Amino acid sequence: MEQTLEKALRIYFIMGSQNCKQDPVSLLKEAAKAGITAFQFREKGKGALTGSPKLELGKKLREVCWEHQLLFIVNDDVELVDKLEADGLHVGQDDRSVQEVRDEFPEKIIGLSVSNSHEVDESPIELVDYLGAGPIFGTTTKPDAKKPVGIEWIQDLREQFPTIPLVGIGGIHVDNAASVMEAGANGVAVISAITDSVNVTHTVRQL
Ligand code: 3NM
Repeated sequence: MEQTLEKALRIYFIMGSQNCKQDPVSLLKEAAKAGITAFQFREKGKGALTGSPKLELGKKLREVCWEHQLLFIVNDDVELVDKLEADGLHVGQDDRSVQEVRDEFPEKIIGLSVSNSHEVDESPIELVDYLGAGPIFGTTTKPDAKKPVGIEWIQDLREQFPTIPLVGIGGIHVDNAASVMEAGANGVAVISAITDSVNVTHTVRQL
């Protein structure tokens, strides 16, 4: 990656086949052409693929990211990091510990989700490359999402960590994305804003 991580995380599209009404590969191609800057393969939850179909889909999505020089991050699944030659790994609070993944992948980009100060206090922030803060707004995409924390959480994190790359996640759409950036985020991470869009090109450009 030639550009800085802050810049690469600006429009961070996350999805797995379970989020898509259409073919995930075509959707990613369309979003990539329209200007997303990073992608996270998050094959997780109800209806998600496992085993070799998951790996095969991951390979196709990985190809698209290579073609468009997009950052390619995998969610949680450490097994896929090397198999898909991912640029990095994103972990939540209930996934593998940051220390473990940092030991296993010293050179990869590691992202961590944080929803409150307690999680921040309990996490080795110095070992991660970026933070995902959320859910900022209400979301129905992740059934076990915590309560929305609002853009104040971005402001708090930015104050506490002035230089760490930071993305907001959860319920972010075209009409509220600017408020997340104005609060101090480097980027917006979205699922349904793009997977549910009737005009992906237009939505990505507006984001
Ligand atoms: N993580 P949408 S919220 C995957 O708060 C995910 O950590 C969240 O989907 C968190 O953009 C979320 O459709 C779902 O709201 C984001």
